[in-house]
Amino acid sequence: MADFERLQAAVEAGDRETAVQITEAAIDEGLDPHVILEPMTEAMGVIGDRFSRQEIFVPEMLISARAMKAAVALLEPLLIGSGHKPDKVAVLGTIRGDLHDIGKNLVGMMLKGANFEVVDLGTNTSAEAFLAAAREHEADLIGCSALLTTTMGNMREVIAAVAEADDMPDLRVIIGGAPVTLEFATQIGAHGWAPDAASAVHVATAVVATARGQRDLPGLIHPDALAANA
Ligand code: B1M
Repeated sequence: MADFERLQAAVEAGDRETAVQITEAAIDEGLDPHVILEPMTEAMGVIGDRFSRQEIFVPEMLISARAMKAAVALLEPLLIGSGHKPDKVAVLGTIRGDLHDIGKNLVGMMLKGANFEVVDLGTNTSAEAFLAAAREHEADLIGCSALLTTTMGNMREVIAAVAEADDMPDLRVIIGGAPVTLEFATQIGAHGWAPDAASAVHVATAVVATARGQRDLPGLIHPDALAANA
């Protein structure tokens, strides 16, 4: 039986080896990868709180993040699944000035599992880089992540650049990340918003369907709007 308390403790302690071992055992048991993710995400919350209280500092946060990333890498094939040939393209990145990428990577894995080809631009991504990649890959969607209150405002630049890109009238933008609220997404004119990686997939799929005229759903698309229109 997978020991999720130990998995959470291992990620909190930045003990990569133990985190990987327990994740491997949980995979061998056939557990749902989303369930295996939970204690690790929980650990990141604990780490963030300790950082806020100045009980730990950036190096400890980084070591925990590395432990989680190593374990998440094992889950990637399960999260992606076998899938079909991708029929939608998403360009994904963390916004300019921001180096947090664990949440963005999870969104990418889940989009791949939902038949998106994902072009991952990594972190610290400028509006110009998002646009250039969208143009090069004929993308349907830009997915933008922010973890800092000081960087989320930079998402406005992406929205503005997309609005000005006359050659890509159907390109859409969805945004997310811990400080990014539905109100903020509405305020800056995003096409979609999601609070977590699982709902980001539903929002992304619906946003692309509306852009292609396959679905009619007015306004900013978010999980509650999808539930109300189900
Ligand atoms: Co940073 N950090 N960090 N950090 N860090 C936070 C975000 C913070 C909340 C910690 C705290 O103070 N409690 C705080 C931000 C405070 C604020 O803005 N108000 C903070 C700070 C201050 C900083 C620095 C400024 C610290 C410093 O240098 N003094 C610095 C900034 C560096 C920079 O980016 N320029 C910094 C650095 C780092 C590390 C590099 C050490 C490391 C990141 C390593 C990495 O990502 N490779 C790190 C970490 C690990 C964290 C915490 C502890 C964990 C983040 C994480 O991975 N969570 C974080 C505290 C916290 O979040 N509680 C913290 C797990 C992940 C699965 O969740 O990313 O939220 P999350 O993703 C979720 C959803 O948000 C959503 O789905 C995901 C999965 O369900 N989602 C989307 C994310 N993107 C989405 C996109 C979508 C849709 C949904 O559509 C496109």
